[in-house]
Amino acid sequence: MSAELWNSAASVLETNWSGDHMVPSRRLYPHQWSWDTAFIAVGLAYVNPGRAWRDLRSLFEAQWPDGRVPHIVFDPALAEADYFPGPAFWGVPAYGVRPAHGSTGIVQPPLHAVAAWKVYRRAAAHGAACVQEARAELEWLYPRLVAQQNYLTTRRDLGGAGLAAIVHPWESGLDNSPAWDAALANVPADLELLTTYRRRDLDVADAAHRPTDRDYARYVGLVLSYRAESYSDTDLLSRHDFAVECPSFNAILGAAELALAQIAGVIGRTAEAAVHRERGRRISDAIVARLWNPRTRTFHARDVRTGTLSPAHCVSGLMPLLLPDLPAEQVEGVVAEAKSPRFGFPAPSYDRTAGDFDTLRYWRGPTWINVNWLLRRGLLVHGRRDEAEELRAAMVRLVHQHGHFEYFHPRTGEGLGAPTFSWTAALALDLLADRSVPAYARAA
Ligand code: 2M8
Repeated sequence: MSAELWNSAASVLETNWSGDHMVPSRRLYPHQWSWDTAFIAVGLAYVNPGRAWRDLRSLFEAQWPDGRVPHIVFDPALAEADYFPGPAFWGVPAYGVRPAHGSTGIVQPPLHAVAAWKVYRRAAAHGAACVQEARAELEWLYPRLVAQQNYLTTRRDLGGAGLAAIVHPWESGLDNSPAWDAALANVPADLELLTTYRRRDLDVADAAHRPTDRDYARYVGLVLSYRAESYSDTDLLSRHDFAVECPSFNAILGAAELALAQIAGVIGRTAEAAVHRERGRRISDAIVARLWNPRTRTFHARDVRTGTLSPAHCVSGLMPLLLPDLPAEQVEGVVAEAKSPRFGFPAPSYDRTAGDFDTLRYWRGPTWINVNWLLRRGLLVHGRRDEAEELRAAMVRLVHQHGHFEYFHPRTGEGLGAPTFSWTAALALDLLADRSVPAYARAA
């Protein structure tokens, strides 16, 4: 089973390579996406580490002067009509050294340091030249990764408590999650916007899977609001309708600091390693202080504008498990939530027991491999090896039986969305190959 799965995964990554970057899927997502690049690098580390580094470089070559890494980097070879919202809609200058083709003005979870560290760790298996290349790539990436963290922990600390706020649901990577419903209720849904700006996702995907028009109109309106001041974060809370602290985004932000501590050690910046570890600890503490609900015993998204926690139980609430400094009470609570009838292995994107659990719609029920891969990593960080193995086996079975789909039906396992999806294939390679535990894991 594993040779067959391995070969099919490697061939998806071959198909989706576009010269200097990987696309998530040729049809639905024909450009380069930020956190997809991180997941993809984890898999490329096994079959083509040179491309893993090239892909990360391509993304960071489009980094903005303020440190933000855009959520999409547009391919200049494609037309505006190939994807909505495309480069003309975002109106962003082409920063950096890549040929002028622009990017979006929002971000995605900063998983790249974790990915770069994993690619580096794998390099030894490919020989000395590969290790040398990996070290040089880490040296190139390190200041850029630090600039990304600095942007998120300063300019985006809209709540003033040490966490980054997302200002658009797309920034979470969990676009249509019920975690945003309460905060989005305060965002006007101007359906007229969809006559000016036509959705293209419905031409290439099933409407029953995609966000509703009301939500999509809000997504478009939020971009227009952010774009109006050239994506400035100054006084953003006073003029923008959406600002949320997401447990998953911030858990990844914290995990990135721990990966940066490892990277700093390898490239001879040992004094900085301790600073990153301390920053990781502070983010972990802030997540507990701001996003934990002692009554539900899990983490929830916080609306920065109203100070309230979302009532929804979403897979994002399980992600703080990635942080080794998480206290035992929270670890126990989250593991219990993950194993409860609300989720189970592999975990769906939303509470199975909720009245509005939707088996098809984007991030409102279906199972995604990337968040389950993060959950497994979190279980390993906390020495929960048996549960981690159970989850790993369940993910491998799912992908082997149904294919490298973008997401899966949470009851039947049927593959949904794009059929040859890069991060599913990349993470399948890692699930087959890597049984090690993260370097900063707690002892079992
Ligand atoms: C989905 O997001 C895009 C917008 O960025 C969309 O819905 O059109 C999400 O699943 C996101 O996490 C992912 O990075 C992107 C590309 O795979 O698709």
